[in-house]
Formats: sequence, structure tokens, C-alpha cells
Amino acid sequence: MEKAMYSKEKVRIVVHLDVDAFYVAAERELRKDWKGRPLAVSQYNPYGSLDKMGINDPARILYDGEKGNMHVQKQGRNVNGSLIAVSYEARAKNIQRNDRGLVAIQKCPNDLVIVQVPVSNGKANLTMYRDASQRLLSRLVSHMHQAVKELSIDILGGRNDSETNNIHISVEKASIDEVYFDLSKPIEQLCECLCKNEEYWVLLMDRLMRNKGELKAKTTIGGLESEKDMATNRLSKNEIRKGSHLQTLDSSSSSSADVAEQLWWRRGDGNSINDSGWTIQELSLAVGAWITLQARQALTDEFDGVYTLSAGISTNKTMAKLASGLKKPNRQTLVNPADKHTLQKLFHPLPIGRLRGLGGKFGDQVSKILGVQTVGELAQIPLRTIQQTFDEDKALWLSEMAQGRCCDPLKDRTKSKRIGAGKTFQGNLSIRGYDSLRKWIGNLALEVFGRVAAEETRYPKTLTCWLHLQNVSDEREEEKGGRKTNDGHAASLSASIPQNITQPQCTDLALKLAKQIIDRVTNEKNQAFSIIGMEVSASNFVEKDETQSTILNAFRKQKSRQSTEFSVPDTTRERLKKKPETGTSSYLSSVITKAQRSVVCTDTGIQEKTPEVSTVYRAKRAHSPVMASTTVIGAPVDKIDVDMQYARRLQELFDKEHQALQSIPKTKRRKMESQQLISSFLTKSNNG
Ligand code: TTP
Repeated sequence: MEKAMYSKEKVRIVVHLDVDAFYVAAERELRKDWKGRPLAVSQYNPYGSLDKMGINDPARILYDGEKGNMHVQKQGRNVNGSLIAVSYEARAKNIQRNDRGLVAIQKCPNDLVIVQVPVSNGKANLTMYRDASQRLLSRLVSHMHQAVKELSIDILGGRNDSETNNIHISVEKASIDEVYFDLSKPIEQLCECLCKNEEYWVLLMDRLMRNKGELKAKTTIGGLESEKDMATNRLSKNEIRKGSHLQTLDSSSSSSADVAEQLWWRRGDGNSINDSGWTIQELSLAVGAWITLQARQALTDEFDGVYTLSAGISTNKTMAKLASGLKKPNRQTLVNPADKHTLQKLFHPLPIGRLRGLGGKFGDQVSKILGVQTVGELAQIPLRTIQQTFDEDKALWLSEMAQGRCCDPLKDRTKSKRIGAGKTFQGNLSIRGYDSLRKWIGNLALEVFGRVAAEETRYPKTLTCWLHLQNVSDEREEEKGGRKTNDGHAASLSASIPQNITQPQCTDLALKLAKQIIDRVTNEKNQAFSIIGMEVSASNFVEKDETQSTILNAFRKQKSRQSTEFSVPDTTRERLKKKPETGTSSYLSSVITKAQRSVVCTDTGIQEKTPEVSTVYRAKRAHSPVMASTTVIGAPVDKIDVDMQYARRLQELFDKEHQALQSIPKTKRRKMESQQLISSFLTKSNNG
């Protein structure tokens, strides 16, 4: 086995975190006395009598077992909505997602609480869950940074604090209660220092194994669990989604006694890296697990134990997500895809539909064409064979995925990629006329518009309408677009959102899309229709100051014709690459980013000065060097030279500023008012 001699080998550490029984936890944040009780959140019940219910409305409590059955009798059918979130205490009583309220009550009559989602405008109002989601994410990001920083300071004794102050951790919000973190960068920095100094190594091992092996006890090594624990791994995607009673609340029932797991951790006993038996990848995973454990615990403590998270620590998104679902709730699982045994035991038996990106039509296609059911069967097929059917990129992606290697990067974002509002219309509530279509599309568009308007920094470019129609004939199926479903046909259409769209225009646009879908799916204008589901959503977000700036709109149109890049000279780049200056480089990058913002935000000023020529000074933080580029926008071709002069002047100023920073002692530099530096840079650039 390769020893942990430090090499420039790239190791990726990706963590997937998923809040346990999220809506239930959000309800418990409001009512702390529900902690520990079997609790379920019920869907909005369209047959019930409750059309409007605020968050604090006591009528939301549809059933409380401790108070007897009165509620059921009093509120009749209200309590029988389907359950969308079920606490682990309720799962232990065999209550599952999608159970009807009355069925759940039969399973746990004395103790269960059923609470209905808040309602407004005759539909579920999910604002409280969305708000909770944003709040949790922002705290979690902060706890992750804190955990990284503490570990670095603890081990390296603050020696590298300029680096730890500037660590970049990519964060991708994946859903309302799921998030990915890419910890590769800080862990790489840490491991590089550790492996060069045995003293640090001992400190690290001490930290990882401290507190009677807390990390070991609270982390499952995926693929090495005891047979008993593996039972939950074999749950189908559907069983996991519904919440199985096999997922246990008792985290101590983990495989901590398992011999193989003990061995996994015991390698840390060596006195130096070289006699430890750890590979760099394993060491990085263990460090990732430690950081994740600290962040999870800090978050749970901060919210008085109301929110718990399950986590997966691995080397890519697919494996991290798979790992986080292996042991729920409130537990973390580490999966090392480089370990063949783990791959064979844990990954290869899975049906391919369990993998990210293979759960839908594409997965079915792969399964059918290649004749494979499991990930292991896919892994056996040579790349060349896959390439005969799928294009090169897809074939490579499939092959790598089956080997547990997936390179998909994180999409650095902490907000949802779309804002949508939807509603289902069951049975005789289906929408059959244009008046109710107008009413409901209007309600949904209004909600989307309101939520988009509340966004401070971004703006969507695309509006989409999705409809689910029933009683659709099978004729000319392929012309309808969308897809056939068990009970009808679902299709969507999108359109660009014009700038400065008003709320009535947004509703009109959504309605126009809905009518186009109906015409297409029913094959004829003014044909009868029956809609059982609809959604309006906004997506394709861009930064607000970009969209709102006329300059940048011009930029989008003309970029391909008239743009030019202006890079930081190599000498500067070399300087910035040097390790002692890493902190400075990210600092400068933020100076430039701010400068760019100021240029963009005050772009009318620039426009006034040079109406035909506008410059955006952009800085991207690439892996290590600062990349600065100047893009000429909307400028007549003969003016580009003039503009490049302006760009060069900015570049010179940047270099001067950089040099000036070097003459200030590092500690002082960090403490300096950043605003002061930025404004000096901007003043110089404006005067220049
Ligand atoms: P999930 O993460 O799928 O489930 P969960 O958090 O309730 O439970 P687990 O611990 O097994 O992850 O969904 C997050 C929330 O999204 C869930 O609490 C309720 C909501 N939701 C729906 O409203 N409808 C659905 O069909 C699903 C799957 C989730």
C-alpha cells in the first residue's frame, strides 16, 4: 500500500449533508416540546376545510395523540392528508411518507402528532421551510469554516493562519435540505504541511483519535460495516425515500465493534506518517470526517438538538451522496472509492438507478441498451463497448461513474437554482376550464414573482410552465413533447423573461406558455383538457447588477464579436503563486472583485465619460494565481485600442497596489481597513 509520503497527488474530498426529516425538524424548531415525539407533517389537504393557515395557527395541529382522538372526530377528513415528512420516532412505529393521516394514527394512536403545512391562497405555503433551509445553510457554512480553521490552528499552531483565513470551500446547495461541500483545498493545504513535519502528524493523530475515539465511534466506514448494519444499505431508493423503520435512531448500534473498522482507524497509531499505513487519500478522508463531525455537532448544538444531519464523506459527489444515505439519522459515513473491497461490497451491488443522474429515463436507457442492472455489471463493460452506443463524453462519464470516480465539479451556489410554485389537483378538483387555469396560473406566477422580487442579488432569465394533463390520447405522442405518465402526459415550456417585467406581464407570460402546452398536448386549439398538476418556475439566475446594467446587456450581445482578455503578467502571477503570498493573492482578488463591482455599479459614471467605450475589470480567482481580465464591451472596433490603454492603466495600478501591500507587514496588512485600500485603488483608477 502506498505510504503517506507527501506527493502532489490530487485528492478530492467532497461532503454531502442532508438534514434528517427536514420539515419535521423545522416544526420542532417552533415547538420544542415535540422533540423526541413521533411527529409527521401532512400535505395540504384539498378536501379539508382549511384554506388559510398561518405558521402559528393552532388549527395546523391535526392530531395530537396525547390529547386523545378528539381532533380526528372534530376535524373529520382534514386529518387524512398524505404525510410528506415523518420523524424517525414515527418511522420506528412503521409510519412512512405517503401514509394517510388516519393510517398513521392507527399505527401510533397515543403518541403521534400530525401537523399540516401552512396554507395560503388555497395551497401549501412552504416559506417557513425555505427560510429554515437558508438559515441552516448559512450557519453550516460558517461552522465548516470554523472547523477547518480550528483544526489548522490547533495542529499548525497558527503558523499558517494567513492561509486558513482565506480558505476557499466550495458550497453547492443541492435541494431544500441537502448541500455539498468541497473540502479539497483546505485539506490539501493541511496535509501538505502535516506530511512534511512529523510533529504535526502526531498532533493530528492525537486530535483525530482524542475523546476516546469520538470520530471513530461516530463515523461509519462504508463497506466495512457488520452484516447487521449492512441491512439498511440494501434498502431501495424508494424505501429510503419513504423512510424505513430499518433506519435506526440509535446511533450507538453502529458497527463500532466491527473488526475491519477498528483496523481502518488503528493505522493512525504509527509515530510518523511513513510508518502509519495511511494513504494520502485515506488521511484526507479522515480529516474530512473530523471537520464534518465538528460542523454537524456545532449546528445541532446551536439549534438545541432540533436539527440533526446525516453526512457522507468521499472523493466525489456521487459517492458522498450515496454515503450520506447509508446511515440515517444523525450519522456520518465515509466511503473510500479507491478501496476495491468497498466498491465491490457497497457500490457494485446497487441498481444503477440509485446513482445520481441515472435515476430517470437515461438510466433506463443505459440499463436496456447495455443489458445491465447493477453498477457492478456496468463496471464490467469496457469503455470501448460503451462508446459504440453513447457519445464519447457520456460513455466516459458512465464508465468512470461505475468505477466510483465521478469528476462533476460543485456548482458554487448557496441558493436554489430555481424558484418554483406548484400545485396538484386531485380527482374531481382537476382544472378543466380557462377561467380556473387563469386563476391558478395567476396565483402561482404571483408567488414566483414575489419570491423573485425579494431576491437581493440575482435575477432569473427564464420562466417555465409545467403542466400535467390527464385523459390525453396516445395519438401523435412524439409531437407532444414532455413525457407520458401513468395517468396522463406531463410537459413544460420555457420563455425568456424580459427585463423589468411587471407582475401582470409575468402572469400573462406563464399563461401563454400554459395555453401553448395545452394546444400541443391535446393536438388542437380549444380542445377539452383536464389538468392535475401545474408549476410555474423561474430559473437561469444571473447576478442582479449584471442584468440590470445596460452596459452588461450590451456586453452579452457583443461579447463574441468584440472581447479581448488581458491577463496579469507572468511575473505578477509567479509572485502570487508563491506560498507566503497566498493570503495576499486572495486579498487582492477581493480588492479587484470589489473594484469590478464598483465599476459595474457606478457604470453610468463610466458611460458618461466614454459613451462608446466601457470597460469591465473582472477578476477570477483561479486555482492559485489571480487572473485579471479586461473585456471591451459595446465598443466600436476602432476604439478598442483606446480601451486597452485604459485596461493597461488599471493593470499598472493593480501592480503598484500589490507592491505597496508587500511593504506593509503581513499582520498589519490583514488588519488594515480593507475599505481604505479599495477606495485608494478606485480613486487612483478613476483619476488615472
Ligand atoms: P427528504 O430529504 O427526501 O426527506 P426528509 O428530510 O423528510 O427525511 P430523510 O431524513 O429521510 O432525508 O425531503 C426533505 C423535505 O422535503 C421533507 O422533509 C419534506 C419535503 N418533501 C415533500 O414535500 N415531498 C416529497 O415527496 C419529498 C420526497 C420531500
